[in-house]
Amino acid sequence: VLPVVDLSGLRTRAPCELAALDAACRDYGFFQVVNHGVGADVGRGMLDVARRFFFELPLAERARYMSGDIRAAVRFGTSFNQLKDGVLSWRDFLKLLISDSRRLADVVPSWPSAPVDLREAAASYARACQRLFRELMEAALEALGIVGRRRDELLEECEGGSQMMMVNCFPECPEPELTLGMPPHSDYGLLTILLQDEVNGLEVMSSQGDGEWLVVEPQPGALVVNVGDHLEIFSNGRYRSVLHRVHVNGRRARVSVASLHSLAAERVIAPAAELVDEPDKPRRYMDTDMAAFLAYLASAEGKHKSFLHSRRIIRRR
Ligand code: AKG
Repeated sequence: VLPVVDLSGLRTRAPCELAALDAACRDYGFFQVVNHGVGADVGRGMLDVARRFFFELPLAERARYMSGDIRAAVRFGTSFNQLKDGVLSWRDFLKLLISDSRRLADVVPSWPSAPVDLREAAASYARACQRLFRELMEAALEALGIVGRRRDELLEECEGGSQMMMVNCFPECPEPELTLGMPPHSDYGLLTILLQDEVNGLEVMSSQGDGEWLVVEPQPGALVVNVGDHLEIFSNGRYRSVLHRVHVNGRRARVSVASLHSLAAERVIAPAAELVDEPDKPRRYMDTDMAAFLAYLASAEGKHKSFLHSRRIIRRR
């Protein structure tokens, strides 16, 4: 279902590949990326430690990382927010936050020490995602017409930006029709890179506006990438941050790793000046920052996509 973008074509700036990336971000908000440069062993290593973390460690060991603080650098939990959610999702997660991606090595020692190879495998995967994010952003900025010094400055900011790796485990569920692994949501960052095992579960809201959910079948070797709220805002609505959700099943557990990338947390995100031209191309979003997003998270459980909606500028005639 999802368009496929070939990173090797993007690297050489093949016009058709740049056009494919632009169309995928505009029309779907989601795509699969192949020849992405994330080694198969690095992806496998990440999924393998994740599985052992969730299924082989005693709960007491995992519970050491439980925290109600959504800003915590390391957090193990159940559902979106085990202290506040009214509806519990069928999901356990390990959240690894890297607030300055240049300083990955500084945070790794705070990550779980068991399984013994978790830190090394997760750090290798985090680094590979940083490289891929940078390459995809460079191409996306070019597709948006942001070039030269402005592009270089933004890429520099991406390199010192924030990365949040959400390691998800969706155990098999005795009554899958009664719940979801994750309710419909959009992601807050610029781009999310998703690594998943061979069990399907991801569903993406169709762009036809018919309320249909499209099942994303995992493709061996491909990663799924989606546009986040920050890129929708930055692109002044040219690119779309799309609702997605995860369904669970009664037969097999599923493991996935969503790596959310954005600029530094304190950075204000606004529509790019290049993409606003009043009155023909009016500014469509208010500025936003991480504090506004966290305030929203703390206040508005259960309201889907309201954060992005809350940043839209509604013009009345
Ligand atoms: C997330 O972690 O935000 C996701 O949407 C995960 C999606 C998936 O597991 O397919």
